Amino acid sequence: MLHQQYFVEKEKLQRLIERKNRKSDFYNGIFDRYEDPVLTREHIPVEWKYDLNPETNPYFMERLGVNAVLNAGAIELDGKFYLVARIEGNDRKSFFGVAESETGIDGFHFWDEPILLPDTCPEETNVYDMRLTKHEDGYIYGVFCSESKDMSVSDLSAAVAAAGIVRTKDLKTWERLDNLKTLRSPQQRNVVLHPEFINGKYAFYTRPMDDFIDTGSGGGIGFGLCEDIEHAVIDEEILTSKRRYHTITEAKNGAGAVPIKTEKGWIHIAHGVRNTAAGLRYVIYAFATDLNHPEKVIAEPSGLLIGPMGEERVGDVSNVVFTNGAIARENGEVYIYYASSDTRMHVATTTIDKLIDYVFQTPSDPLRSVDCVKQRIALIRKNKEFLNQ
Ligand code: M1P
Repeated sequence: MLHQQYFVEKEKLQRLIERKNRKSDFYNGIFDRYEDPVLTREHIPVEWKYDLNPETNPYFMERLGVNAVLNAGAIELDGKFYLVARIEGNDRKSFFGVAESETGIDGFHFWDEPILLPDTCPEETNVYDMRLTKHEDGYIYGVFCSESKDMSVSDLSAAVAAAGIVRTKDLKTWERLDNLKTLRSPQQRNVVLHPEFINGKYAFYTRPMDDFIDTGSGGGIGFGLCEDIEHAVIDEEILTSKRRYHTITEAKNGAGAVPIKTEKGWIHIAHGVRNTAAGLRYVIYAFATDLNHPEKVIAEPSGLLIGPMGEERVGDVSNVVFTNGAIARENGEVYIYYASSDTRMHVATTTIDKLIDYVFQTPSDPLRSVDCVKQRIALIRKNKEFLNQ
């Protein structure tokens, strides 16, 4: 007989999935926030954690607990919203699971089983943060971080990050391709495949780094082309959005969602990192690149687009918001999925028109306090004039 707690847990999960999500009263005119996260560890199916047989689990204990659900890739297929979330077990290993929703803001529920990727990299210890690209070649590509122990040094924590690549047509059957090789960068994380061919080649946004944590000499988000997606090699990376002193990207930045094509340019929603006395602070920012040269930045508003607020500020890695998935619908709606503090997933909604206005009309960062004050005084005086008309 099933343990009675099984029914309690099932009921709790069902209530959570059926809970309606409402816009919060947060306002900035750019995007809306929502009261509830869209995906949490409480959304994990009961059968993924418990052995239901009372003979082998008499106390109905969690056998394989889940610690966090975060950093999800996002895609719309046939009008439905899908997240390929990073699920971190209590054992610290991450894996991927597909959750679907009719509305994109609530009702997300996981499919029966997590994704079992083809095991083609014996040295790979961990996988996380998949970006989903609907490519014009007809495949959906998943590019994720493939992490292995660094055997060349004695430090137990030393690791190597590479970009793993899989492809699918239905999010059910996944084919693993070779990891991306970047000849000039020893490590890669936050790699995103551009949805269109550029000069007949596959194009990747990269994040060159010398080390697993520090980007070192890596100056920002990179961009490179490759001929063969099955054995992807990039020999040259050029910089797109750069890290800058005393900005939100000073310590690191990285590509996030697959860029959104608009009439004015590709809109990128990325993350920037700065150091503080309380540790690294991760925020989300946006920039635009040229339609024909998606590596060329043509607009970059000053500062952050989404910063961690309220409960979002606390979690396993506090003071973090991070995105690797957004959905831009045909009707102009945009759903930005972001994780807070490496713990749970949220959504922010906006529109293509608002994003264009935000990216192209928000002033850029003048990089010095004195110029920032001048920028603000100019706004105040313009407003005075307008109000006195
Ligand atoms: O802990 C915050 C984020 O740290 C990493 O991002 P980055 O490579 O820019 O430092 C990633 O591991 C990400 O998963 C994590 O959310």
